[in-house]
Amino acid sequence: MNCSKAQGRWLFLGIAAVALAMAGPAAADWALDFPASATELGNKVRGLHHMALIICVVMGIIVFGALGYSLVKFRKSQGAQAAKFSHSTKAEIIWTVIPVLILVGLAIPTARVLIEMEDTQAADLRIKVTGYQWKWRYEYLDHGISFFSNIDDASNAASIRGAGLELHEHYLRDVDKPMVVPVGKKVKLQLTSNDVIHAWWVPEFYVKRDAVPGTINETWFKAEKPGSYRGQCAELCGRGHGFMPIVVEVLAQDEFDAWVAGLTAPAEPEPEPEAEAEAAISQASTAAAGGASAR
Ligand SMILES: [Cu+2]
Repeated sequence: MNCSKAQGRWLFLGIAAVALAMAGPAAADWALDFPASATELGNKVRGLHHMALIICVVMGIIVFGALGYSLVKFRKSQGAQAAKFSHSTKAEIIWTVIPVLILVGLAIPTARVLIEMEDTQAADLRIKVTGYQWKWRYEYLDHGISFFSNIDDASNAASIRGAGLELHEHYLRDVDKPMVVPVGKKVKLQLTSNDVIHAWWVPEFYVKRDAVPGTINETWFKAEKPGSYRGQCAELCGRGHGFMPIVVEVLAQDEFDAWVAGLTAPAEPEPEPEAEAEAAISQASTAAAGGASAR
């Protein structure tokens, strides 16, 4: 049996309606636009995107509007006759100058932001970031602090098939030791890798930079408000690629100083083993003497 065209159309609409209804729960999580950035530079990048998008939309409306208008207004059934000219210097100048102006208008602010993004000078804090399969290592070059940042134990335990554990809010997005930085300070990152190419990505900072073995890549960010910011490796780097999240804790300067002091403070000196043994002997002999006198 052959479907008529109208039946086919209704079938298509029916399938589309069912698909849309099924997509309902997923659609609830949809959001338009990129997230607002936690950094001033990130918001400039976002502004650039908005500017380019608006220019594209305006151009699209003008071009497709003119196309639609021409198709309808000058259709053959209305007796339209095609123009016979083959060259127009005026038209060529117009369609060269307008795109050049648009491109220059886009290029100037873009170049400004790109130059600012690449300017890693005058940083308040320098951190070397090394990607490993599958964890990150942070070395605070000005403080002598260095540690690995692994995925948290709760995520690890819950990710085992059949574990039956409840998935916590930041499942696969939490770490044991986050990167800690002070608020409002320019943090310069020097990225490299120990094995394969990874990429350090924190969307709210608008920072994503490859960590390549044998090379140091640089980037920077300056977080404007305290909080926890999450990201992940953004370069497919092997079996554990999805298990090397990034957490950056942005703290007030005094809290950051306390964190540094806690990690760099010299450990309590351990009692020397000889002195310890002597103390034990003298304690025992005192106890024995006490016991003898009591008898
Ligand atoms: Cu990776």
